[in-house]
Amino acid sequence: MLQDPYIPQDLYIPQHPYIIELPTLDALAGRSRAIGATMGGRGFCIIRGLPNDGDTILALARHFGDIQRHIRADSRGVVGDTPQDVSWRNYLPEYHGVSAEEFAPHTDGSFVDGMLVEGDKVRRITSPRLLLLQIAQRAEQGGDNTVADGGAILDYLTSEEPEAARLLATSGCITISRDDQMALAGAVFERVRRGVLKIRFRYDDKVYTPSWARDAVTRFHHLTLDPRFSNEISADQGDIIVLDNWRVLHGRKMFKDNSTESRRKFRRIWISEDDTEDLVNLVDRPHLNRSQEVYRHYATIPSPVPVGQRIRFPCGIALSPQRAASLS
Ligand SMILES: O=C(O)CCC(=O)C(=O)O
Ligand SMILES: [Fe+2]
Repeated sequence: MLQDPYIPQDLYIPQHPYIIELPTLDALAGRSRAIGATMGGRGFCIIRGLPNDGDTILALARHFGDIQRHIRADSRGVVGDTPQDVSWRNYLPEYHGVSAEEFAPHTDGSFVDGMLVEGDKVRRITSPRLLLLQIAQRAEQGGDNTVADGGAILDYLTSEEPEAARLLATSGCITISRDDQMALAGAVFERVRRGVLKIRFRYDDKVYTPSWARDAVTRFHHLTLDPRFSNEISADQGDIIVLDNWRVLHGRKMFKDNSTESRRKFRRIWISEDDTEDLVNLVDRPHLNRSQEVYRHYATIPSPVPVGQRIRFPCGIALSPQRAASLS
């Protein structure tokens, strides 16, 4: 029998496990190759067995790269414990993650696209490269996470629905506006650098699209829910899900809790994109202004872990010449 070429084998083959046991952070050195291989192969993994607290997930995150702040984060960049800023609480409907509703597969920070002058550095601030998501407390009912492989979806589209693939890779097909952030006229499949694509996507009332792209964007959403490309992952309490946010979309089922003490709780840390090109001011007078203020919440906090000791693997969707030809 012919095999369906659109089953992303890596998501399903059980002998290619995605759970990595790690009893202590000291054991990380011995497991970092396995973590890198799993991340490169499948685009996500679960790290199981570490203490369930903010300090531990932060120490682990620093081995993946520089931390990217978030408006709901504490001063260290950890979301889920005590936030540094509370202004966002006045705009709660903009923050779907803190609700108990289903969250359709998305990439994190899809709404971030700006710049920030920091001293003599002028950096692009955009969606994170990786995220670590810890299920600090499971819900009484529901709240399971899902993942969808955007690379497998792209392969399916280029082969079976090439016009949709082309539209989704066209600048302008998607605009995302959330609270004080806006990513204007981006693409679902965006070129990060030569040969690598990243995904920017969510599907809810924060998304706008020109009429020429509406069907393609809706189609992409349906494919992120299609069992050929997506999978439910059962994370235990304390598990840390690490995701390649350029390639793999994640979602969450709705959940119910009977009391506030037992409320589902997650911690999350973003790892910033590390090879955005720095900008220069055209007349050598870089300066901070109010348009950049809102990006302070999403600025980078450098990791103390030396670059040579970090866990490395290729992120995003490799753009083979074949894929490139069909997208242009
Ligand atoms: O609740 C979760 O497990 C994840 C929530 C989420 O994806 C988000 O807030 O971006
Ligand atoms: Fe998310």
